[in-house]
Amino acid sequence: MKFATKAIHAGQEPDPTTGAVMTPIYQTSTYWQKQPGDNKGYEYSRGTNPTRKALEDCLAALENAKHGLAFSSGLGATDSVMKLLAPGDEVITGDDLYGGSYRMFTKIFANYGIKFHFIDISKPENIAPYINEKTKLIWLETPTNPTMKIIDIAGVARIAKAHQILLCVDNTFASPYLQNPIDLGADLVMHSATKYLGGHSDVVMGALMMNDDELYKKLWFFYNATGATPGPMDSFLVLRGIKTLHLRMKAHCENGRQVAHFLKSHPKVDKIYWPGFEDHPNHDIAKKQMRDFGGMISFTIKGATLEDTYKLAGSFKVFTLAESLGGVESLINHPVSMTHGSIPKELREKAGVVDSLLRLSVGVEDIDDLLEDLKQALS
Ligand code: P1T
Repeated sequence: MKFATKAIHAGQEPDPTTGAVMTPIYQTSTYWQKQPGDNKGYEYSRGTNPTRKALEDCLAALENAKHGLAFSSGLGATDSVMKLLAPGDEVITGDDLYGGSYRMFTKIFANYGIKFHFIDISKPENIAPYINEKTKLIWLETPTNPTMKIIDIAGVARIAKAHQILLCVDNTFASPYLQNPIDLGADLVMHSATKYLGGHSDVVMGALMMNDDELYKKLWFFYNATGATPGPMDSFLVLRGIKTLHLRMKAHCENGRQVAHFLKSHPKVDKIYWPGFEDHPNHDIAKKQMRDFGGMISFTIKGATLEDTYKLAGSFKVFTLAESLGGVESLINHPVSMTHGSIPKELREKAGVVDSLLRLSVGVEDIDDLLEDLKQALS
């Protein structure tokens, strides 16, 4: 099946009891058992729920994976991956990643004896010096949040395989419409489904997709044993959101392209981060592993102080100043004070996350209104 068909149908059949075409919201915490253990495959909704199962099968299909698991947030999904590790294990990850992931790694799992190396993995040759017998996981985002570095997934997967290291790719910024990490050799794909998958900024959710049966069993065990699983209403919302993922992504990419080119030629804009530009340092990899370049764009303002940047961020009329991304509405975010506030200044500035950096999640409104808004805010 092609992507658009999977987005609309995968995991979903007319409901066997009523024929309902849309997957019902099975708003139940528990299930009848004729005798203990004699049930229809559902016992308790922390572990299994039919609405969630339909979503998980759809998510797996979108990532060309055998298994999918939905979590109550992106960080809930990340937390379960980290629980695959044991004290003494080491993780290699990027120097530019979502602030909440960094916070979890350094403030929680580092206390359990896990060592994290934050390096520039956009150059895969940087990885080898950090590999030793304790290295168990490579965790990467691509495009990275917020400076849109592109990591060569196939290149990193080759290194990971050669050393039997698990590779997990946070595919939130690309969405499965633009990129499928498992096809490129990753073992696990993670999503903040809060973003493009949900698509309407009305639900918080995470997901993991994988092929390996053992890995699936372990992660299902964690999710049932620790309980970061989403309820049926949220599962329904994401399942519904996914039905238009391909349509929304096309519009995000087209609007993103126009906004990126507008900003590039604007005299007040200094650096601009969008993988679609030929002079983006990883453009060739982006062209190879992504189907288009997405609607996420970051940029800095020439000579702007923190105060100037705050003022600018607050002067938009269509773009809403808010955390998150990937919804139909356009958002503007100031990473230093919002999404990446937990990353130490020295580390974030090295990765380009400076005071004057702003991040746009370009929505699917009329492009004329988006460009007009940028023009007036930057005037
Ligand atoms: O918010 P949650 O669903 O828990 O997902 C966390 C997460 C994981 N990975 C990436 C790449 C993310 O961007 C996020 C969440 N990010 C934001 C809220 C943000 O505005 O960047």
